[in-house]
Amino acid sequence: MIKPDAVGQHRVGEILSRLEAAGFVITGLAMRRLSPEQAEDFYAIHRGKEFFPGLVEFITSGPLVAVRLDGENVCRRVRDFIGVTDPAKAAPGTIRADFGVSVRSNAVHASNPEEDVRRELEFFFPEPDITRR
Ligand code: 3AN
Repeated sequence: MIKPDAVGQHRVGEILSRLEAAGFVITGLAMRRLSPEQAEDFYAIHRGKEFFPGLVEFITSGPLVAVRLDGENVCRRVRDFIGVTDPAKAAPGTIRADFGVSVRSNAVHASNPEEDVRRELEFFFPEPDITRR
C-alpha cells in the first residue's frame, strides 16, 4: 500500500516502477480514500495502541494506492524490499529509507505474513484477479 504521504509527494509511479524492476508482478491496483471507520477496520490489529488514533488520522488524510503483487515468497520479499517501519533505520535503497520521513509517515505498508495477508488483500481487492483470466 502506497500511503497518503507518498501519494501526496507524487511518488506513486516511482514506487511502482521500482517494484516492477525488482521482479514483482502487479496484479491489482486501486486508489482509495479510506473513511475513519474503514481505517479502523483495516488497522484493527493495532486498536488500543497509543499510536492508533494518529495512524487512523494519517491514513485517512488523503488518497492511498493499494497494490496487489504476485511472485514467489512475495510477502516476505516485499517487506525486505520496503525496509523496516522506521525510515531512519531502514536499509539504504529501500522504499522507506528513500521516501519515508517518520515512523508514521513511512511511505508504504506491506502485509505481514504472520498476520492477515488474505484479509488485507480482500479489503482492497474483493473482486477476482483479472490477470488470471
Ligand atoms: P509495519 O507496517 O512495518 O509492519 P506495524 O504493522 O507494526 O508496522 O505498524 C503499522 C503502522 O503503524 C506502521 N506502518 C506505522 O506507520 C504505524 N506505527 C507503528 N508503530 C508506530 C509508532 N510507534 N508510532 C507511530 N506510528 C506507528
